Amino acid sequence: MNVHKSDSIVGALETFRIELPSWGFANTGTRFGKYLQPAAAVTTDEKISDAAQVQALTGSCPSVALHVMWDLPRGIDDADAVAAAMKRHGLRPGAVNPNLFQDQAYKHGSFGNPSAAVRERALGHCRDSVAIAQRLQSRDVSLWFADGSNYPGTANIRARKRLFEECLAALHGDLGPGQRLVIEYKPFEPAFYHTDIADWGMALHLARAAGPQAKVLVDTGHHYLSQNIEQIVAWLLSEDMLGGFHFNDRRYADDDLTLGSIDPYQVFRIFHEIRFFEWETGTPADVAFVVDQSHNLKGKIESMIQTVSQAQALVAKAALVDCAALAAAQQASDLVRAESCLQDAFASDVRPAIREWRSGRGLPIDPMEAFRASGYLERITQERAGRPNSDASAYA
Ligand code: RM4
Ligand code: MN
Ligand code: MN
Repeated sequence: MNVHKSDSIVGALETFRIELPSWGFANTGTRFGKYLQPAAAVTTDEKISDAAQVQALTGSCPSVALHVMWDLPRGIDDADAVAAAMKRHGLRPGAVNPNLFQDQAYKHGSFGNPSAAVRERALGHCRDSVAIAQRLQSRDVSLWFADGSNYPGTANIRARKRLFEECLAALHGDLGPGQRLVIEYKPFEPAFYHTDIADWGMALHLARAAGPQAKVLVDTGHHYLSQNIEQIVAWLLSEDMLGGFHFNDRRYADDDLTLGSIDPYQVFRIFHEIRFFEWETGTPADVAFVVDQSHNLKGKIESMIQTVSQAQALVAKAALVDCAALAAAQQASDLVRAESCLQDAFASDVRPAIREWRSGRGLPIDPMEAFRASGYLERITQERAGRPNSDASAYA
């Protein structure tokens, strides 16, 4: 690989950041159950400590996304302890996720619930989350709603849309300068007839209705099969409405598998669209990359190391696309040349350049081997074994 190409890779890796989810280190699983791992984190401090291992070995994930109900069960009263734990482990608090799906009150929805009292409760929890984010000096409050219905005719779809507009606008009013709401969509599950924010168009509409500090969050697992996700990314970028991502891979639905494990070319195409936008506009895209995965069978920390390493490799490959050549080929409608710009970059072996970057940064050349040699897993397995396993972070 020539110097110019490895410079592009180093440049891309130097700026690439991907946030880890606290819940990815706990015993999460499928809706049918979870296979408990003795090393899985239970306390917030353990989750942060595990995330710190991944950061120490990969160098690309200095922040951790938090779920209020699971990580800050006493709400804002837990914020100082979380901030201190982050500091102790050399990390920063990331996106704050309110929980609008585990309280019995939300059986018929949160912001979309016909009951004003339930909507008030949901709004109150989100307002607390905005305050927590302020206290933690974290920018994003990340909203995912399980709201929807299971049977035709049972919900007033238009009325619920209006309720979402109202609640989101009210919540937006609480944001401090620099804070953001990021709004996630999902076509189905847990609701199976209609989901109130089913796709990116609905999320875009609601973000606009909420106010200027609201953007759309794209969870890669939240689309119908064969949906062109990079087109959604390109459109949101061009509208300045792409807030961030939840990365995971899937084969069928919202499988929450390791990034790039099924379709690495999909992730590459997303990274490419972002970089092509940056090249064309000369402005860095202000997009939050966050992992949202649930590893039921693989080791929690190892699968996060895999995820971050895979993300680094795909960012590196995307950095090899010759944007000028691509733009010229597109302009000339030279289809084959344009297509090869992507294919050549994707086919490049970026491993030597990544290894060089790692050793230059004082990172282990092989993060997975370094983790296995570190003894961390054995130590936590011993320390954490034999104590009651909390259900606190269980979800579908
Ligand atoms: C959803 C969505 C959210 C996550 C919940 C637990 O499918 O991806 O981001 O917080 O699961
Ligand atoms: Mn998600
Ligand atoms: Mn999901």
